[in-house]
Amino acid sequence: MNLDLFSSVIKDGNVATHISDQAWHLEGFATALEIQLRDLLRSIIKQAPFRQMKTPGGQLMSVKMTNCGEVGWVSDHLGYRYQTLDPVSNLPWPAMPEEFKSLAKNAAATAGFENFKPDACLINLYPVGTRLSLHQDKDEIDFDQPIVSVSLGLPVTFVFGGLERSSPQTKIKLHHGDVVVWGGKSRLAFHGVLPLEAGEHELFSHYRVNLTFRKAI
Ligand code: MD3
Ligand code: FE
Repeated sequence: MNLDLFSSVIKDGNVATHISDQAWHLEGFATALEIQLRDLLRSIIKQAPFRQMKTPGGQLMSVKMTNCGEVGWVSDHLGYRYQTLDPVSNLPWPAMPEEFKSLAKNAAATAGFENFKPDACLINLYPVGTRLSLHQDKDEIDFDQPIVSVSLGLPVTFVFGGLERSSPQTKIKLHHGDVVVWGGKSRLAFHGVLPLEAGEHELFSHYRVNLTFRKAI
């Protein structure tokens, strides 16, 4: 498909906006699952509560995180990595619910990535005022695998750059239920989110929650 940047098409009955090379914004793709996703998240965080991780440099990250899946992303004084055990409980991360897997797989397929089988789901909790500074996701083994992101709760401004920190940036507003799929050249693009603005969401209260699905190992 040959499309101008930010033009929208209907893919499998969903509105898909092309945001960059092999990067698609699927508006409202997860909205029909919102109650299930919230309830499944509740049970995951009972087993593996949100926590603030430390960067390798010793800074406390403002975003709170947890994981489900075979492996989970962790950060501490030793660095960034994926591991099978939750360092807080020393137990395996909660299993990834089948509903999460099929959502991620369907979104990836809609964006042209067949056979996506995520083994990691990082769950980010943004209280009002928290941000995620510009970074690349490069702790995974195979960069040919896409990343699927699901936004829930309060909206946020997402900043998307290029392959260098100094590359030009574009901003996209991500709303509750939106899914973004990143692959190809966009897979290693710098990205971040601006500080969360105050608001109230009927299912997620004063928070934004983001799920990122990855094939990490
Ligand atoms: C672009 N999370 O957890 S999701 C992260 O909203 C992360 O919580 C953000 O960046 C969040 O690492 C952004 C959208 C996203 C995820 C992965 C990407 C955008 C991406 C990987 C490459 C390029
Ligand atoms: Fe990221």
